[in-house]
Amino acid sequence: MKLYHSITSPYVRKIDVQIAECGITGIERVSASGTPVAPDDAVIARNPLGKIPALEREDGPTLYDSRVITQFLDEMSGAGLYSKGPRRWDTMVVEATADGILDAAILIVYETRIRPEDKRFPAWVEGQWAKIDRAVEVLETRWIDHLNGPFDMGQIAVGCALGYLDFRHASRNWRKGRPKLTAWEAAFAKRPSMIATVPTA
Ligand SMILES: N[C@@H](CCC(=O)N[C@@H](CS)C(=O)NCC(=O)O)C(=O)O
Repeated sequence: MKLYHSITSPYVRKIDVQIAECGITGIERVSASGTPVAPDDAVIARNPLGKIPALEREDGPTLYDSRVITQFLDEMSGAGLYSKGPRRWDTMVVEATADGILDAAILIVYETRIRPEDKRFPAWVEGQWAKIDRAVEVLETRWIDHLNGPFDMGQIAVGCALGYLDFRHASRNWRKGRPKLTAWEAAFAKRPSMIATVPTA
């Protein structure tokens, strides 16, 4: 299988961490990039949305959207990162919360990097940050016990989302007023899978 990949993509990082944690083999990485205004042709040929990660398979259609890929790899490896019973839905909502943080964080990056300066809309950027702020607050107040519980895909997604906030939005300081999440992230970031996948500019 071929994983269309970039070291700076936090969605790709989730897959990289999962691969490392679960000892998954047989996936070749293909370097890819692209933005909505400058898409990557190789990615578009496999994912009409032009987004990575995309996982090309020999025996079926290319998989895309990181959550489809993580569930596929979880089933393939039998790792059980989505739990069984009611905790499964908690895992999935924690993962969706983390991915929502990423969706907003990336839109802010695109707005400030790609959109011409005279067309930028600060209130829209602040609206995206408000989504992130609320989601991080809910991780601190509602989901901290889950994060401190059995290792799962929700935790991987949150670790990658907070890592991306540090990478692209450090000046916003998500840690302020979030001592529990700060402590959780500091411990989680020490996992070898996280250290091996830290994004670099
Ligand atoms: N929902 C998608 C989001 C993936 C995504 O937005 N990837 C970014 C890179 S970090 C991308 O490929 N952007 C290109 C574009 O939006 O055209 C997922 O979970 O895989």
